[in-house]
Amino acid sequence: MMTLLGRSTSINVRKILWCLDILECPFQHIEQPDVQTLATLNPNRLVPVLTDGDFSLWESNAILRYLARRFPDSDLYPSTPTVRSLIDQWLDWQLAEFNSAWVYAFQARVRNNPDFQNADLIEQSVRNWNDKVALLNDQLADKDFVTGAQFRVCDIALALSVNRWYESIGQIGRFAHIDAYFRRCAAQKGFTDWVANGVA
Ligand SMILES: N[C@@H](CCC(=O)N[C@@H](CS)C(=O)NCC(=O)O)C(=O)O
Repeated sequence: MMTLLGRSTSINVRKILWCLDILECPFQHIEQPDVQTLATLNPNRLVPVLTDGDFSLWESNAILRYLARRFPDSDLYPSTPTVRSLIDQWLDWQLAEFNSAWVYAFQARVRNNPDFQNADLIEQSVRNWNDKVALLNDQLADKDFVTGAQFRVCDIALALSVNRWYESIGQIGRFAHIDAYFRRCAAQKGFTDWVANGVA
């Protein structure tokens, strides 16, 4: 039986909860792992961590890839090199570019973190964040999902990122293709539990 460590309010943990739900994969969930257990499993002391027997893995998008490989019939991560590489491209972009764009504004606006209150940096982060959503909107102009006609594992990470934008600084009506994409993602099992559940 797999075990997932990490609180279900975390966007990165929700990626895994949603993926496990789509895959209908039974698992145990430890919301609040003890500090020592977490440090043993992940030197960064961050969640999510997934264990599968003696194997353990951290980094949310690496866990998504692992689960999608474990359940090849799901078609979340086809082995065709071109298809798989595009999925990888968007998973990497989500963590390296999209995620980095929102960090400052999210800490300021949603977390009300006193260490993130520089007005210029907030404005810059809001602009970058909106630019990333605009880029994704353009990508979706002629496709149902980010790599084509099918929902893939990268759409798990991206739909959660779009939800964070809606819940923080975004609004329905600003980007038509994003709105349509989000509605299409809603057809996936578990969407209202793990994605559009009112949590940024
Ligand atoms: N790049 C990592 C980031 C992990 C991360 O920042 N996790 C946050 C929650 S989203 C965390 O563990 N924060 C400390 C805590 O929740 O105690 C990933 O994608 O898994």
